[in-house]
Amino acid sequence: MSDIPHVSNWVDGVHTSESTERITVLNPATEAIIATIDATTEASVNQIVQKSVDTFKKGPWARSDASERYAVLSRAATLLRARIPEFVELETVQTGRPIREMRAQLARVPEWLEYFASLARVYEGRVTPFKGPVINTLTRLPLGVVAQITPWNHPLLIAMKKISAALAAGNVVIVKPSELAPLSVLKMGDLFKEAGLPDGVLQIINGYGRETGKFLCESPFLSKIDLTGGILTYKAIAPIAALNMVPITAELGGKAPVCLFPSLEVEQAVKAALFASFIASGQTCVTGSRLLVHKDIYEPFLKLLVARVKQLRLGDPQDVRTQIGAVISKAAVERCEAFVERSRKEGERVLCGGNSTSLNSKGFFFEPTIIETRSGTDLACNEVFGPVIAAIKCESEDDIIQIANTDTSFALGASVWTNDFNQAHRVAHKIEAGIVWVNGHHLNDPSSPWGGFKESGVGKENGQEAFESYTKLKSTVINYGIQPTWFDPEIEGARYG
Ligand code: TXE
Repeated sequence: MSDIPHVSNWVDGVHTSESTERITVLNPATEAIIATIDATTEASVNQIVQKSVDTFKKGPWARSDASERYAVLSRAATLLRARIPEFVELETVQTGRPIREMRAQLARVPEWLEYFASLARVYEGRVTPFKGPVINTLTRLPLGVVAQITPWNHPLLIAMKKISAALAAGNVVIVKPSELAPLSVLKMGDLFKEAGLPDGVLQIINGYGRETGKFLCESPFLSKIDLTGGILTYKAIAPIAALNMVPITAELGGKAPVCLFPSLEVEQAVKAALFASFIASGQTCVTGSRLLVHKDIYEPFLKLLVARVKQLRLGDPQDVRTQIGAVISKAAVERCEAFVERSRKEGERVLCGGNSTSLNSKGFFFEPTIIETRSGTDLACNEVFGPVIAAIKCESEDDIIQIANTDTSFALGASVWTNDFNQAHRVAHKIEAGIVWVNGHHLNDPSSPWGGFKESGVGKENGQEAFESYTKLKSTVINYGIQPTWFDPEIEGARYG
């Protein structure tokens, strides 16, 4: 046990452990313990929040010039870019995702820092067309101490999306990464310090969601909560946040439809489906988990898809040739198994995969799985968050749109694949989802707002919307000509409003 590194919380610019209770972090591909982290107690959480409030009120960050915030975030981007290989290694080990995915994903993470640094530097307030001899300025101020609850599937990307926006706007940030994959986020404390971020402006605390995460979200001293996680987590924290008048941004689950039309070459449709469905072993909020296939290409599509899925290389995430890595935990394997079992009971056809597997009898792996089903079934409607994908034969364009919009209460991502220009616009317009891709899937950019409708969440990550959501708008009304004559005797046409 002593060889296993302990990575303690990052508070006020140093690693510090106030609690003796530890949580083990596993490599999901080998089940080996790779580190321990703190299980932060309620008392510690409250202390950290209190210190953070002081830092916000008295420290330099909230009052810093935009140029200073730009400089710190830009330096952090440069430092991160230089250290990507180290983060790729860590991210692969703690998530079990293939190294080729982590290389591609992490190479872009510095762009979030650069984008929000730039936005902070160029962001301008407004002057409204206020009636009369009045100047009305609208300026944006930081909120205060913000809590960020982040998940395990893209640990660094999701945390950096949120951290970059919040810091750019001048807030003090307390991040609680997922207890399942916290290690890459924990490294960011040091990196930001080197970039010149004042101590205490970024606090990284660990613990179980139902304890540390809950204690944090219950604090009445927060100014915002930004969650990426499950709907149950949202429902656990939203009532108390509402009572505390703490606004929430929430990026929750999804059941993204992949709408495949006959103007596509079958081979192209299959490549689209593979890409949409199996990145991160299907463990992303926008996983293309419902293949809605037009009847005119359905049979050849399915035949080729199944052949290609059977060829996917599941294996050691560290091997550059591996295409499908582990899923995050034993519970994730069991969830996949339960979906497959229920589908089988319903008489749906498991066309490939369907089983858990392992490497040298270790690790949490699940075969990439395609199940032929129909609209309205458990698999068609509910999120698996794993590599178990529903294929549904659809009669027409209208049928595809109808199923896409009504089978689930999620509405985060959707993709429309067609070579028919008018159809692309028509269908994209009718699909109810926060993000619709045409002839693409998973495409993401720091400038492009990201967030769902319906039960997929509230608010947006990325873009000006995310930056603004980390600010409060102040309206200053400067009068240079209206006299306060309202209660003077016999004044005609006096203005009060
Ligand atoms: O998420 P959890 P899980 C969705 C997806 C998935 C489901 C469950 O639908 O099937 O969530 O995944 C913290 N108070 N997504 O169980 O538990 C927790 O410690 C405060 C979508 O892994 O919500 C972690 O830091 N915090 C998604 C974070 O919430 C609490 C990514 C997410 O964990 C808490 C991951 C509480 N009561 C899951 N309970 C996406 N949109 O990409 C938990 N947490």
